[in-house]
Amino acid sequence: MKKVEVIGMPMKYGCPVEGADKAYDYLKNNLNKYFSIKSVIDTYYDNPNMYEDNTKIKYIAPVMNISKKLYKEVYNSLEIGNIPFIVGGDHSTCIGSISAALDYYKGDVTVIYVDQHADIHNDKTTPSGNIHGMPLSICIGRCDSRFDIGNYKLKNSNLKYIGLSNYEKEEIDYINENNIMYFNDYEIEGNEEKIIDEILSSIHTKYVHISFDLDSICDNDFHAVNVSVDNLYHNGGMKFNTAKKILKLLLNKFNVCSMDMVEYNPLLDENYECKEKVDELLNIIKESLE
Ligand SMILES: [Mn+2]
Repeated sequence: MKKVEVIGMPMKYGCPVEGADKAYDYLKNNLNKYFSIKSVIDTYYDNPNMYEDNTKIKYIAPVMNISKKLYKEVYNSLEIGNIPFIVGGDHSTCIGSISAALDYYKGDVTVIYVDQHADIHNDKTTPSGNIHGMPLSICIGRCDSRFDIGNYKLKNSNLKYIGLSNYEKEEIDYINENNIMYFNDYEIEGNEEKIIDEILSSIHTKYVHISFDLDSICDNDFHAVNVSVDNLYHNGGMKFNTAKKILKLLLNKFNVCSMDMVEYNPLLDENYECKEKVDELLNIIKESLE
């Protein structure tokens, strides 16, 4: 039986909101309860330059250099025969983990991306310049050479979204033009099994990486995330119970080789309500994968 091992990724350079880099520390005791800890990536960066080369994209060098450190750790964990579970950090975390899984398994990996956001802007279309809105494009290889990492790229046909609700036109156009499979947040409740089976029958790869953004859960049930989709206007996201069902099904029905959990912001978790919910999710991961 494979063993899940945690890699902490206190990453903050992909998103301007303070806090997600502290998630690993806040969750350390919970993580220790269920899993062994492999390592924590050193994300310290001496005096980083927000904008280099007149670019509008923020912190390219820190994000890419730290991602390469994570890449090595994830690759090593796969070599040993374990299941790396990466605890972010903002969602730029998955740049290193997905590219390591793709290289280790020579491209034979589907990414299931559970998120309200599409995170598929490229270096030309990003409105904010925050790299946590671009990681999938970096893994697909549709950004310029400053974002190069790994050899094997993610194929559009090997990307599946669960829980989408919030994206810009350039993103949904790319998704539609490339026939990327996605399920909106509002279609999931009550259809969990059907959706998972549909994804399962569409998969052509042997391995699956799950990238789980906690903002895929609605604000009412999980508010402590970097960028919540405003539920006053949108009422977006899955209920916590729906998200748990989805996670359980993914972990039980797919050949999961690696996984991230990202965007938890403990500074917004005043009563530790969300921390308790993360603990429930960790328990599901433990029970399903080991
Ligand atoms: Mn995300």
